[in-house]
Amino acid sequence: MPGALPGNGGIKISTSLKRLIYWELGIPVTLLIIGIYHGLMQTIYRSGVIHASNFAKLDYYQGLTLHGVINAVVLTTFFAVAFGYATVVFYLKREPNKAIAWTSFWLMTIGTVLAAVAMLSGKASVLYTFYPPLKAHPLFYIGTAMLIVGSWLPLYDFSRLYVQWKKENPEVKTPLAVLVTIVNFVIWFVCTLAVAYEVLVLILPWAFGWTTTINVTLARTLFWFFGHALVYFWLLPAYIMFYTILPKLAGGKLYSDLAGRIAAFAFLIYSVPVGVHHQFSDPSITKGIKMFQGLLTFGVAIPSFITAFTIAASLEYAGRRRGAKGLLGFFGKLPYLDPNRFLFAYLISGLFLFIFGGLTGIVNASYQLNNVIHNTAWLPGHFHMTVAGPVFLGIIGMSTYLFSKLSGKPIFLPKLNVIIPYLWVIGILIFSTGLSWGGLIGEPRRTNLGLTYLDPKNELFTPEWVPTTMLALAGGIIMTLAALFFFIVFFGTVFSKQREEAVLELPVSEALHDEKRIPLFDTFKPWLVTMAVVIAIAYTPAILDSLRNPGPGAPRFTPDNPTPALNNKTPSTSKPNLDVKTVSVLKK
Ligand code: HAS
Repeated sequence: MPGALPGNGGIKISTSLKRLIYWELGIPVTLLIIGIYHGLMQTIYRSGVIHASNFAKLDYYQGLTLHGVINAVVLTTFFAVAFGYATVVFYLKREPNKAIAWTSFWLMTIGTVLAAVAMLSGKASVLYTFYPPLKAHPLFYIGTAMLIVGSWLPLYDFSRLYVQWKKENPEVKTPLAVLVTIVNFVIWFVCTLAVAYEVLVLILPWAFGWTTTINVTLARTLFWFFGHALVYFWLLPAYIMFYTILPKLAGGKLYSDLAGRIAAFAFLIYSVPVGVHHQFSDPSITKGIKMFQGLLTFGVAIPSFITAFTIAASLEYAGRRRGAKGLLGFFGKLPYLDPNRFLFAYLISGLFLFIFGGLTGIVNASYQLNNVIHNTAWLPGHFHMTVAGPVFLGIIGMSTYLFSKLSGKPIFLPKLNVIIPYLWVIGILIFSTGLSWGGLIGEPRRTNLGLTYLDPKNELFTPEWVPTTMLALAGGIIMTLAALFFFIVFFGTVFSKQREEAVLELPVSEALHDEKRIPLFDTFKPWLVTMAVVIAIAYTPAILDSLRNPGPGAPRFTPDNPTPALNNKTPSTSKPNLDVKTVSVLKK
């Protein structure tokens, strides 16, 4: 079958589970069409090609919110759940509890619909970080909370299946993919507790108008408790692919299985207690805590360095097996353009981008350097080489792969499929170069530059940002083209005829050094305890600071108005909105 990958024999799964995975892949990929469109629009607004606050009746910030929420939250969460089911079921050869799995699906889907209604109606243009004092329609928060709660449920089932399996196989190493999946969902559960508290206890009563003000620092601190761990929740499914799939596709073996386990547990410990590095410029949190979490941030880079060396060694082994000579000759012997191993192309492209994504992340983490780049275009430059790099490429490549295998349908246009990731890499490199360069010369992020700084008729016109935003536009167009090709391949596969037996099958890399089972790296308890202790040490002072120095408390604002919103009402125009209660708060 064209587009088939070398596998290990698939397993038959129930129709219900198959349907669940189809929908969990299909819904976010369909929404991605809106997400990608708004990404392109960002580059158009920002480069000053248009000088308008909206296009096709959608406002700039509404589009940016849709872009961030769909691409970074909905797509990633649905995929993590679908891929989690695929890996756990494939390796443990056990079916999940269907009632739990479908309840999770419906919670996530209804939550997404509610948040989408709020965003599309223009009442939730608060970006994916929804920082107070910007207030969205309550439906946005309720929808987001449902999406998160829905994505908690699989952890229960994954753990239950793992415990069952472990009882029967006490001396067998837990398959690496299952171990990392469980680590990932534990990180997700722990970090989302903070954002759940932020939404349910702080934001919703304030958004409904039941409380007048909100502690902005506390809300931001709780958000970033979640927000940085969130990026590893995005990343770890891609890491599972790098460790357990890529070496096999390269024609080699995983250099060290133990390295993957160490990296996973390091993520468990370091992913959460680093969120304050997003708040280096915030008042209220004292500098000792910022310094401490800044240092822990260098800790969270360690598992990625371990991964870089382990995967590079695995690729070297594969290249030499294919006859490579010399120090770096192995790079020339890898199956970059083999349509039958198209996932290799997606994964290697993601790894390549992550070299730059990682380096820029380390710049961000440096307390002093962060002053230069915070809130500039450098930031989207960084995160498009991480979340739109290994994460996005892993997601779209694996979605096509799983869909094809689970339906027995051949990949549509396999030769086009294999060039998509390289086109995406070219686009991202140009796009992120424009953003990073712009950021270093002060270009702000999250700003419709075309309205002022990139309008030659405006007194604020800043010609230095013309080449930087033009580069970003050129990169954005190439990325959109790559995405268009992806939609053609994905939906072409979905609508083609079944040719083979439908099975769940993942390529499995053998370990070159299959180290003997070390119980410490095959159990969760000591790591969970360490995780709790490190979080308590890092976050107790940050939360206490947020409570001690809360500022005056902020009333509600909507994005279209610089004055606070009336109780329970979203203002429609730029008229002042002060009511008596709010004026008294402001006077205080
Ligand atoms: Fe980040 C802000 C620091 C990783 C995403 N980050 C963001 C934001 C996002 C994001 C979305 O310290 C913006 C949030 C917002 O809206 O405000 N980040 C880091 C650090 C890392 C890091 C230290 N970030 C990620 C990942 C993300 C992501 C992963 C998404 C998936 N980030 C920050 C900081 C900020 C920040 C600050 C806040 C800044 C501010 O002021 O607001 C590290 O985890 C990175 C470690 C990575 C490496 C790279 C290892 C390389 C590998 C590839 C090897 C390649 C091979 C193949 C083998 C050390 C594994 C070679 C093949 C060839 C063909 C050559």
